[in-house]
Amino acid sequence: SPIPGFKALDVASVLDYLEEKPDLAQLLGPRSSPTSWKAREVGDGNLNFVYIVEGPDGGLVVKQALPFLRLVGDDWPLGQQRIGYEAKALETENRYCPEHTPTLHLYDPRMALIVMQYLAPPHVILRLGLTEGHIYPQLADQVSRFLAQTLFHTSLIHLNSEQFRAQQANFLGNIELIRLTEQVIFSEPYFDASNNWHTSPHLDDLAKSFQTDEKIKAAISRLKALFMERGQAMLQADFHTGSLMVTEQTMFAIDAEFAFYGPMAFDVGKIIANLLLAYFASDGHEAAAGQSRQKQRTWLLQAVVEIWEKFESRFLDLWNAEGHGDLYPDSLFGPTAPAGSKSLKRAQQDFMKELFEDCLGMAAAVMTRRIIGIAHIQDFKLIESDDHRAPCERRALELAKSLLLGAPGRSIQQVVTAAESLR
Ligand code: ADP
Ligand code: SR1
Ligand code: MG
Ligand code: MG
Ligand code: MG
Repeated sequence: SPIPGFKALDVASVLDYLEEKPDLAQLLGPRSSPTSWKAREVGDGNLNFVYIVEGPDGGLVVKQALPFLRLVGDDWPLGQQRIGYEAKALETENRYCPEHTPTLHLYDPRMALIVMQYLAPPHVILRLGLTEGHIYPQLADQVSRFLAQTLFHTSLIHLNSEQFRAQQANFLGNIELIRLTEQVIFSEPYFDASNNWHTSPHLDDLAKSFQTDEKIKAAISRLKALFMERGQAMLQADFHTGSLMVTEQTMFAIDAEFAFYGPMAFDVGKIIANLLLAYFASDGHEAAAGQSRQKQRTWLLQAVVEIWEKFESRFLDLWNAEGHGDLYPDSLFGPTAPAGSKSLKRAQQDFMKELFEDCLGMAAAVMTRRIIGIAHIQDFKLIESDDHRAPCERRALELAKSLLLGAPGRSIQQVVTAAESLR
């Protein structure tokens, strides 16, 4: 049931709501006539309602959580506290990576809403830009910076045990969204769940193989355990191409409502998966657009490689400069400890090897859920013809299957080579 005193906003009442907040009203400028402020609802995600409000001096975004999942409606109730976790995550992300995080102006728990910086055009949701064939030359650099900054600084490599537990405790209650991910990413695609759907009959055989192969069930169970048991760092936790707003020069991560302390591999793997999905979808768009998308495909695979490589080197740089937390403590790994720098290097190599393998597993799980689970993506949905879409989806699923089964997993270059060889 809704929070007491809660009111669902609409394009009229959102204006009155903001008028009562002088600091925010000032950012919009004077409301001197009934039409000087304008609002529109632009939510295109699966969960919430998002209003862009513009006045003579500027714009604001109001995001409100209603007590249900937007994609399904009243039949899928969902706690409104999720917006509070988004507010907490935005604060943390703004602390460690302000250049890629929208400013949070207000969190109103009673109204289950946040007010944040408006990312005006030419900012566009990355997924949309990709379906239109665009290239974003800075993206890999920006994404790897956001991931390294947020994941490193919220981990025990940087924080001491007390600081870490206090931070982690802030997100322990985000149970409904954590469970939603457990359900729709790590369980449903692997059995005959009523929420699942896929392009049929084209993918019937392959979809079935995900539900009957014992090695796949073992692999997804290991990844689910990692997701559920490893509170390693604060994750954005829904880090896909629909959660990034970009221009050619800028990148902002929005939509952090799923945030919790989980395995770093989930954030890194999710964005890699989504760029690979865009890669496989591009053939379908090319057929409809009648124009080659080869340049974009080449860039997408380069971006996948660059995200991993730059994430790894940035994270290790941070570790060497600021790694004074309670994991890998200076007493064991500091420069004056016995064999200190040699031991640290070895520990870092082991850490990155494990993280890389887990990222590929998470990437596989994320690719799979978008093709045979409940929540499909525009990348494929916009390919109207089943006959054009199905081969793209099949290639992505084949790659996901091979990654879930542990191959080809030795280097990021091998992964993109495998993706290319499926075309
Ligand atoms: P949901 O949780 O429902 O997925 P999102 O936070 O992803 O909601 O927001 C839905 C849409 O609203 C985004 O895809 C984007 O188009 C728009 N949006 C969200 N935040 C902003 C912002 N700060 N500036 C501009 N547009 C935004
Ligand atoms: C019902 S699943 C909805 C999905 O949308 C969100 O953006 C998350 O990815 C979630 O899994
Ligand atoms: Mg979203
Ligand atoms: Mg900022
Ligand atoms: Mg969301």
